[in-house]
Amino acid sequence: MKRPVSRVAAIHDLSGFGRSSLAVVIPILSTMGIQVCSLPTAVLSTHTGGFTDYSFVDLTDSMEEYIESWYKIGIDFDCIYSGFLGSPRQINIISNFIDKFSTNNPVVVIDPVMGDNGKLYQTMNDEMVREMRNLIRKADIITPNFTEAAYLLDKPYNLQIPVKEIKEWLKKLTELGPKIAIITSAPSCDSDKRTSVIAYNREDDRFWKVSCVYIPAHYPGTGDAFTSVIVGSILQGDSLPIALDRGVQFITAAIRASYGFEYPNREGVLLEKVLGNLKMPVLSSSYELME
Ligand code: PXL
Repeated sequence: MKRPVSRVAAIHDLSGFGRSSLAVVIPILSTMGIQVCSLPTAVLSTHTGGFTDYSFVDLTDSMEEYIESWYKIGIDFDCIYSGFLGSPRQINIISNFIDKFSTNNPVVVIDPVMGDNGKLYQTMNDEMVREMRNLIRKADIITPNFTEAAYLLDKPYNLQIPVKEIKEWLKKLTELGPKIAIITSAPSCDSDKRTSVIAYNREDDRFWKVSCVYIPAHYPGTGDAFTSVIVGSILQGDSLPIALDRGVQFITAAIRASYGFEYPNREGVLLEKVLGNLKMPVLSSSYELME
């Protein structure tokens, strides 16, 4: 019998303060009518983007027992969605999890959370990058930001990159395994006032682009929010370009709702003010099919 609502296994950390990871994934997907089952990778007092004095509990040692208990109950998922990981060893655990829970053919979405603005996050290192290259082999969809795409492909981080080269990166990323690669925060070499999300679907050989006005403020957790909207949208039955549009529109609305207030950016976007947007139908879209 079909489930009344779709179900996602969400493999991310729980950061107590700062609006990232599970604190973003759960409200977004719940608002979109999707059940979130959390498989926490680590518990932190705050996320690591802009905070330095945080506590960090790595949950690697408890994950296998946790997964085994889900397996014994016999639950299955419509989607397996991973993000920030607490240790390189977790990659093998998640890879086994994907194999073990494959009977229902879940969509596997991997957000290779590793860094931003050309640098790795404080808890990441080269081993994590190597392991992440392995994990994405198992994905249907990956959503690296521009920095993470550069690390995955071992390319220099160059904001002047021509769009033709970004398209080559996307093709190379799908050659590593995933059917769909989506690069977020892709620079626009013809305008520093715009930023884009560019995606490639290997199965139909099409590239899609959604661009938006660049607002000069960086809020941690927006990558988690973007991929969560993509997951929700795909599970609701949207096409790839509509999912991209919904993701970009949501993040733009969240940044606009936040930017006019004076508070530290490291606290993240004011998600609470815009969650209701996710209930609204898509009235306009701006995606482009790229040549
Ligand atoms: O938003 C990505 C993210 C998730 N989890 C933790 C982080 C970050 C980015 O800084 O530090 C713990």
